[in-house]
Amino acid sequence: MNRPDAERDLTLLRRAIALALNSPLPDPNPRVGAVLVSPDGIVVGEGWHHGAGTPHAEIEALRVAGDAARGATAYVSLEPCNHTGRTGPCAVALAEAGVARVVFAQPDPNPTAAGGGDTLREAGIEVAGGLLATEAEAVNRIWTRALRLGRPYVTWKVAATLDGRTSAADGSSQWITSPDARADVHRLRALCDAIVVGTGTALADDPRLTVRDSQGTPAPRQPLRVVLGDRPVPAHAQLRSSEAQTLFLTGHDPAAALAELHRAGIRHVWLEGGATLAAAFLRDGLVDEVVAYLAPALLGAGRPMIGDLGIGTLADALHLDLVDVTRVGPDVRMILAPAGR
Ligand code: AOF
Ligand code: ZN
Repeated sequence: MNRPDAERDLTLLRRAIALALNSPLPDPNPRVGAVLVSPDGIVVGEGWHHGAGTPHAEIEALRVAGDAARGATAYVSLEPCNHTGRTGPCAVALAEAGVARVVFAQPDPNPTAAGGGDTLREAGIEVAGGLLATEAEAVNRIWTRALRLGRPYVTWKVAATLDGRTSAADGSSQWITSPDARADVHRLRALCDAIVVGTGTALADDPRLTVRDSQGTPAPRQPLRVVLGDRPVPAHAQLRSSEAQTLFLTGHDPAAALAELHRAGIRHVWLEGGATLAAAFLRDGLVDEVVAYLAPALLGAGRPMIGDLGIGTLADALHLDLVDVTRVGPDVRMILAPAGR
């Protein structure tokens, strides 16, 4: 019989969490790994999720195990799903394969998919959940935050001079930060699902908002470009190029726009500007992380990096916790999070 052994459980669950790291990032779905172990302690199947629309990790491991899944213990980094989405419920697949015991790490924060643990128990399967949950969550940090918030996780990126200017008095704004900082932006942009700008920025800067390498070659996967606002964006705007998809959302406030993006499977939004749009997100408490590049230069005049936050006195200042400070070429990158989150 499968006699539970606490140490062995942790070792195999750690293996499932390690397998989850093979899953693609970014993706609307979480990264998940699964290991099936026979009653005599032999690994009979392993698998991980290969991205939205493909079989879940448990199904991959069951396929490898075949008949050997009967009586086995399944170790999964996330609670087996309970729903039919792009694929069927893994809780049912595990039960039908004759798995005797399921050990999972993170309980599923996705309300539409949660409940697999209970379904398995009802099928008479022994279930242990929540072991190494913190380790498993770290593999899907942003996805987990987004599902808990019920909206995409929002990173506001800004590049400014030491005095917080994003353009000079004459409007010139290319380039405030160094090529190293810009390469760093492309690396981080590539990890998000959508890049959001306001129509003001779209008109003023005519940005491409694509992910490119140092030679300027676009990456094979491009985040969705999202333009928020009511001002018309001309047909020749670079944002309308075919190199990436673009969604125009008119008449949406930040929360409504995020709700629409969440429904579309967007879990991580990279908010690029401008100052007015960023202020609207901040005022509404919809910024989860700030990535600020500061160039060692002063302008003394020019566009400020953030618009009016409705703050009239120092006591009301919006405080941020400093998460990381890194020198990037001649510039400084600060990662911050609104205090108390
Ligand atoms: C995954 N991979 O290995 C597991 C997931 O749209 P679907 O049908 O692919 O369902 C996605 C949800 O299923 C996901 O949000 C998560 O809650 C659950 N489990 N998802 O993509 C997996 N086990
Ligand atoms: Zn599943």
